[in-house]
Amino acid sequence: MAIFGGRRRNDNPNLPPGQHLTESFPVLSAGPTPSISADDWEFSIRTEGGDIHRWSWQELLALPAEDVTVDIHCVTSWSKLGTGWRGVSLDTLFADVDTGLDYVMAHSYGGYTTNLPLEEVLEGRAWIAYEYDGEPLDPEHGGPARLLVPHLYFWKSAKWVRGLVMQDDDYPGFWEENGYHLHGDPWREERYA
Ligand SMILES: Nc1nc2c(c(=O)[nH]1)N[C@H]1C(S)=C(S)[C@@H](COP(=O)(O)O)O[C@H]1N2
Ligand SMILES: [Mo]
Repeated sequence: MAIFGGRRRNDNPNLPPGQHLTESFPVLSAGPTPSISADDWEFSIRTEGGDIHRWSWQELLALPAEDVTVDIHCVTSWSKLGTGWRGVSLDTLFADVDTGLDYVMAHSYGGYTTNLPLEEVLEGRAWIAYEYDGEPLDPEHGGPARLLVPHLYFWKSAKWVRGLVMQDDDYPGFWEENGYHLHGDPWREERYA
C-alpha cells in the first residue's frame, strides 16, 4: 500500500481504488431472503406500450448458457477476484425485445430495485446468473437467479431478480435513492451521489 497524492492505492492492477481483497463471500441484503420455488419463478422484460417478454424457470434453463469468470466489487470496499458463474447473457434475453428506451430498472422478488443504462447490460456485460462456483446459486446470494453486472459495483447485481422494466430516464433504484451513485463504476469510485 502506498500513498500517492493523499489517495489510497493498491498494488494489484485488478483491484479498483479504495478496495481490498476478500477470499470469503460476504452476504449483503437490505431485507430478508425471499424464497421462490422454481415453479413460481418467472423473469420478464417489460417495454414501453406494456409489451411483456416472459420466461419460466424451465425456459430460462433452456436458453444458451455462458460460464463467466469475473471480478466483483462491493461499494463497502471488498472485492473478490475470479468468481465463477453460469447464466444467460442479457444479449440473449433482449434478442427479440424491441425498445426505444435507454434505461432499465431491475426489480427483485422482495422489492429491491436498481437502475442501469441499457447499453451497459448488453454486449456481454450482464447475465441472469443461476450457478456460482459450479453449484446452484445459494438463496442468500440471490438464488434461484440474480442479475450479474460485474463491471459496476455489486449493488447493481440485483439478487432474486424477477424482471427488467424499460425506463425513459435513469430513475434511481433502492440504494440510488438512498445516496448511492446513479451509475456505480468502481474504477471511477462512483460510490455515492
Ligand atoms: N434483491 C437484492 N439484491 C441485492 C441486494 C439486496 O439487498 N437485495 N444487495 C446488493 C448489494 S449492496 C450487494 S454488495 C450485493 C451483495 O451480494 P451478495 O450478498 O451475494 O454478496 O447484492 C446486491 N443485490
Ligand atoms: Mo453492496
